[in-house]
Amino acid sequence: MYPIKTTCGLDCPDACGIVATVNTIKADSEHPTSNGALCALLNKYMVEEPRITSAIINHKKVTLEEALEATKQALEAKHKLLWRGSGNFGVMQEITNLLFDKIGGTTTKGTLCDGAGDAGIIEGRGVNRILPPEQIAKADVVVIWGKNITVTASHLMPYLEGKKIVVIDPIKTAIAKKADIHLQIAPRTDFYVAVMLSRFAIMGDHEDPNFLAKFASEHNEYYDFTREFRIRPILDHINTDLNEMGQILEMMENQKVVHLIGNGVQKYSTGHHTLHAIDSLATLLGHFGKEGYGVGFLGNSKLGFKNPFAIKSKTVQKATTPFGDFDTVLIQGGNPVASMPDSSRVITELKKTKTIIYFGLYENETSAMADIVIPAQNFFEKEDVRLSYAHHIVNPMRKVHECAYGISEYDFTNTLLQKFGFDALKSEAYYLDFWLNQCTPQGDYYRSPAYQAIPYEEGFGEDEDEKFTFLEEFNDDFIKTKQFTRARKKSSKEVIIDEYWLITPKANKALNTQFKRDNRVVMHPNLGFNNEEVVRVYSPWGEHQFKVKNDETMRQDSVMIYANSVGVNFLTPSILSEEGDSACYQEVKVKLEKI
Ligand SMILES: Nc1nc2c(c(=O)[nH]1)N[C@H]1C(S)=C(S)[C@@H](COP(=O)(O)OP(=O)(O)OC[C@H]3O[C@@H](n4cnc5c(=O)[nH]c(N)nc54)[C@H](O)[C@@H]3O)O[C@H]1N2
Ligand SMILES: Nc1nc2c(c(=O)[nH]1)N[C@H]1C(S)=C(S)[C@@H](COP(=O)(O)OP(=O)(O)OC[C@H]3O[C@@H](n4cnc5c(=O)[nH]c(N)nc54)[C@H](O)[C@@H]3O)O[C@H]1N2
Ligand code: SF4
Ligand SMILES: [Mo]
Repeated sequence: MYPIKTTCGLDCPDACGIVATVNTIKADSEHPTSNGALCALLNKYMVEEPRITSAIINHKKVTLEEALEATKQALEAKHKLLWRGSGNFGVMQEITNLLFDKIGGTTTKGTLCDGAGDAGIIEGRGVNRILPPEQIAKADVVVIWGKNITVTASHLMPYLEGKKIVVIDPIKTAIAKKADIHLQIAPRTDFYVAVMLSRFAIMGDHEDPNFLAKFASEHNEYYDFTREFRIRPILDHINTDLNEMGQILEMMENQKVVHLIGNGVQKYSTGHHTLHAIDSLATLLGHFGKEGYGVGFLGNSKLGFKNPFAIKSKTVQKATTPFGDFDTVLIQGGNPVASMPDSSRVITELKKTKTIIYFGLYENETSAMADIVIPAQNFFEKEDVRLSYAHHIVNPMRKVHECAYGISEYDFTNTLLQKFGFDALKSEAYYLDFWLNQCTPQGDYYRSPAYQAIPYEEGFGEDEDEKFTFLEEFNDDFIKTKQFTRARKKSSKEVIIDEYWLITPKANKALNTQFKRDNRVVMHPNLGFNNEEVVRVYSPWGEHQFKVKNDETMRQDSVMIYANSVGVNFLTPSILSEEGDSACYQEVKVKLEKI
């Protein structure tokens, strides 16, 4: 039976192919995008992390059957919520929707992840298509906006070989160190970077008239829009100058250009405006619909698929879930107590619910609050199908070995449906095939029905018969707040300020809150703290203590705490993005205090 080909199920764009035996794994060298190597996280996956090996009720071990019976009773309550995280990216995670559909439960809408950016893309392009990695390979210049590519999408690195690289990021990331140009901008200013580059592009006749005539007729109105912004104060606000802007435009001139955009640019209330502005710049320069060009963000992996798990339930917002409105909350594949913004609010809300059920692999902040714990199976222990949000390869996730204690999402759903007296599910194979049959077979792999070698080649919109819609208005309430204005004035004079942007990127040795957890706050030494010193970091939302790590490459208006750090989300706001129903982790400034 061995070796077995399967796919990594972690929430990571690469979706690497794996060749597994009962106790070894290696990269599938035939997988089109894995480049023959897995990452360090996966290499340790099978051995390092202690699992939840027993069902638990009120902190006492019980049999799985007892826990499932208790789950059934708790789900008989009037108000019940399903809150699903992204611990496993397999499509079968969503099968629990079918249970909540039948029992009249509530699910969530929106996201903790990329919703604001996605909304901005839809505003301009009508549909968010994935940029196939082979177009990156054909580009001359790659502009990387707020994407920590060596850490969060390392399998894209070979596609960047030999390219000119521009990095736009407030942090000097590994890729920024290698870049031809690193624009170390003030956080939350990408919108202005894109608008200023657009304006200078038009002033310097860099735009692509043929492309505009065909795909984007309203570019003159867009030029007028860019002229509403005053150049000098905006360049100061970004912390750049005419020279740097000119260098970027010059590097892009007459070259094939791909823009790769990460979550970093859009963890703000106005994240949709930012993606729309970057897309507007790319359209102006003719960077869509041609070989070696394109704009890649986190794509919609399910685009083009019929989803057998789509239901029409009542929903509440995911990023600001009012847990307290429910008698029973089932948390599956997530760690909301640590991963959602505003941890104090989350904890207070969860304490109001009668029964918390945690269905997962590991003990964490959320399992500690649970009344019932159901051990899950990991992705080597069950069958699934893996889509990606960065390429179009679809791959079966195959069972590599048995798990003596956990239960799959399919069996969980099926058992509960029957306990409630509903019909059993169709076979597991039926659902797996439902997904795979919509794909085109490609050797050992499959390809998503949404695949287009060159996205937007025919036009924009779902039916590819529309023009690009340029950005035409911009509102930003946050910019008007006192806190923001004060910081802006002082930072432009390079004076040390006492409020700092909180940047929370993904960590190397963790996948969100799975695996290694951090406890550091990284800052410029001029902020006046010593290495290893413990400081109180606080914001209007809460506080937590972290260990100082000084780093000369940090901006002096920002501190960085990795997203896997214990306590980081006590500092972040429970607000929703203006568009896209998304969390806004970085719409906050923090203060620091010696203890
Ligand atoms: N190793 C590892 N890989 C992962 C994950 C993980 O936890 N660990 N998580 C996965 C998940 S769920 C996701 S969504 C992806 C996300 O992966 P990415 O899209 O790379 O997202 P982040 O790491 O959150 O942030 C990316 C970059 O944005 C920068 N940034 C912060 N603020 C700004 C800003 O205002 N402007 C600009 N231009 N840049 C800014 C940060 O410094 C950082 O370098 O990664 C996936 N891959
Ligand atoms: N400050 C800050 N916070 C952030 C972010 C940020 O940039 N900054 N990023 C946000 C982003 S982009 C994301 S996507 C979210 C992620 O947040 P969550 O979706 O909450 O993900 P994790 O915290 O990784 O928790 C995943 C849990 O899933 C469980 N699990 C894993 N595999 C399975 C399985 O097969 N079945 C079941 N039932 N359970 C399983 C594991 O027990 C694990 O603890 O975090 C967000 N939080
Ligand atoms: S976590 Fe990402 S990079 Fe690592 S093996 Fe899985 S898909 Fe590949
Ligand atoms: Mo994410």
